[in-house]
Amino acid sequence: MPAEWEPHAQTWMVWPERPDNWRHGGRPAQAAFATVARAIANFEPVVVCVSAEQFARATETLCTQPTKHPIRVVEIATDDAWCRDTGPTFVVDGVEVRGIDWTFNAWGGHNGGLYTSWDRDDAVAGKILALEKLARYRTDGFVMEGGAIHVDGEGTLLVTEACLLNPNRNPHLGRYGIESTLREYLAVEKIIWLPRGIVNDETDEHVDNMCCFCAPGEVLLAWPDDRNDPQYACSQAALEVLGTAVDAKGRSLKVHKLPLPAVMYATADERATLANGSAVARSTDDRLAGSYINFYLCNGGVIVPKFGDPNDDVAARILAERFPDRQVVQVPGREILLGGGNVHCITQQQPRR
Ligand code: KQY
Repeated sequence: MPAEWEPHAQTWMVWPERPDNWRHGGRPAQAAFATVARAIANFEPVVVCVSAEQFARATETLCTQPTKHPIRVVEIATDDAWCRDTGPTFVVDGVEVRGIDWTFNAWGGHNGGLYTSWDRDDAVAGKILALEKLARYRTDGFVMEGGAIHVDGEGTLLVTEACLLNPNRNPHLGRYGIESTLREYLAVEKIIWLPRGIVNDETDEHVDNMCCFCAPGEVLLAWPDDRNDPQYACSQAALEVLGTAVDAKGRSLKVHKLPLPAVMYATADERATLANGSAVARSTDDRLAGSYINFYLCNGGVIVPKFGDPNDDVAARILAERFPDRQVVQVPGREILLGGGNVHCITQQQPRR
């Protein structure tokens, strides 16, 4: 699996419409996703998977404003809109691009999953690979999501124990079984296990909201300003692991702290127009798992969520320092966060051959 900073052929996304996860029938989320798609399309082509019902609206919203690269809309049925997790994880062998089609169970299946059913979402990766005429590795019986893994492209993988060892993913496998499956599919040699991710992250604490590589041997780690916040112990525990870890090439890791936004909650108004459905019930007491680590690298760009927080610009400045050859573009992140993720969760890079 190449690192995200390697050249992309295009980015895949899914159009949000699920009314029990996205308020007002998904309209505000569609505007937010369209802003992300357009921001990326100024750096590389984008393909958006859309249901038959939403095809005309998505095309009208996505394809009428000029962008440097095209935004294409393709009809693929989905259950929700998290292409990081339902799209393929693309891998390369120097000649060919192929895709891993992880078994998807909506972040926990019948033991804490976020909606039923998830059959259409589980079929997304296979359909994308068929459209692209790329070979597919289906992991029947092995549950994984793209947001649960981050690689440096040089043999090292970052994951969290909270997610991968959760019995709602692969209870038949222990840490060793999970490691050997990931080694085989991703061709990694070294797996670094962080204990926790972001507090109340409904994916069971995906690593892509907590920590990522920014260069070989260097990581960015979500860091709270407040020592009394429960997140502090999670970030501190990750720092301790990263401080003693060695990557696949034998390098010690340089850790760059990326501040978190202040803790956010959904307002009653934001929850009021959610439809009743099979999606997990949401309340205003739920702490939102906002994090700037959920940024996305595209060809020449860094697309990072902003929340109207003083740390928005601090995070953007740190990212500009870490990626000096790329343009940092801030996009509104709150609406996507209300649905449970952010920019990285809704995008999937397809590497250039
Ligand atoms: O973090 C992700 N990769 C996806 C978030 C999914 C949230 C579902 N409501």
